[in-house]
Amino acid sequence: MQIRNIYGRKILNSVGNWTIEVKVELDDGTVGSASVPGGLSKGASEVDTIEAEAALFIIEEIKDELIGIEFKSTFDLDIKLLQMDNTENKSKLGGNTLLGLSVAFTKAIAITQRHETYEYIHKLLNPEIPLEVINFKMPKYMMLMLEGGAHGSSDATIQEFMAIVNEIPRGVEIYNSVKKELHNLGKSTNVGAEGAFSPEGFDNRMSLEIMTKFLRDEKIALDVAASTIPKEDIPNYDELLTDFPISSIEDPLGEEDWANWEFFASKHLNKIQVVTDDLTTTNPKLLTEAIKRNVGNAIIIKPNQIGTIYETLKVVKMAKDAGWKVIVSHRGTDTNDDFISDLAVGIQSDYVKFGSPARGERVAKYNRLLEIAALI
Ligand code: 2PG
Ligand code: MG
Repeated sequence: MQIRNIYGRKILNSVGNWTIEVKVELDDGTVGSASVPGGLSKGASEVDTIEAEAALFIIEEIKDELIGIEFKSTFDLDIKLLQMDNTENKSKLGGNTLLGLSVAFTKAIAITQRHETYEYIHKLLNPEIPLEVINFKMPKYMMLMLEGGAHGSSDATIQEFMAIVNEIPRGVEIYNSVKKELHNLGKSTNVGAEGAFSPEGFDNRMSLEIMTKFLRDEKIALDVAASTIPKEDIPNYDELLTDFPISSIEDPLGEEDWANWEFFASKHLNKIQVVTDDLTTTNPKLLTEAIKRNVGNAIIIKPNQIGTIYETLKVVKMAKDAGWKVIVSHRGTDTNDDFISDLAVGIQSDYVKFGSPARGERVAKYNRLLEIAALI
């Protein structure tokens, strides 16, 4: 398949900053479109993001090297892009530029091959398992109820308080119960960056208490995003694990603090899910290190941390081979693109972390999951 043309434009993301939308047109006229998210609490080892205007300029500059060349799959395009960039941090072309091209091409080629995007992703990851024999399953949902840290305005130092549910409607029910309870308490139900409640004066324990009230047998997942808070604000995990039904903790420690990660994991890995995000940034080298040092048993997958679908799927495969759970995640500053819903089903991820069932950019992803659930 050859690319006939590439178009880029500047669009707004969910916090009023500029990002890019990329359209790739194939030589049969099919068009795939992608818009690129960004992070609020970014890992230090994420690839470089180039400012939107400059990224569009780069697309104009490089498109002649991509048009008219035969790319059999997304991997072919991505390998070409990686060769053209040829830097460790994607500093020449920008991780955001590469991801826009990679995802737009992926969507276009899926249409050309008469597949849903998640089916095409399955083919990329598992070429040896034909689509006819695969029984796609929906992931579980880490649905966001309250937010703090860099994402919210409450006193909570933990960034995300999530309920783990098997079905979207159950998560919505818990979310609306928390909202009603806050309203009855005379607290604000305004939402933070990812659609969750963040009432003034609420600390970590109060946030956990209010959501625990509405859980049945469901468990809680936390994202502490510890790299973004002072060391003294890192909670006492022994206390929280004793007092609340927490089964998963993401980034419990800072991204530089490998020795303490090893200690934390040796203590908790057999009881809870220890999730790496800022520590591994969807990066094959960092995941290799994390597996070797046995610091976790689950990884957050965010394509824009690394820049191409080729590398994203490489990390997914490594994680699965090591027996780690896989969690596909949105970003703090996101767009209405629902690609990660297809990614999650295509790779058969264990969980998705797409924020609250509120705010258009989060809802777009849940709505695509509902659509996929009806298709599989
Ligand atoms: C995270 C993400 C998504 P950000 O830390 O996991 O919730 O936030 O995109 O701000 O890094
Ligand atoms: Mg995180």
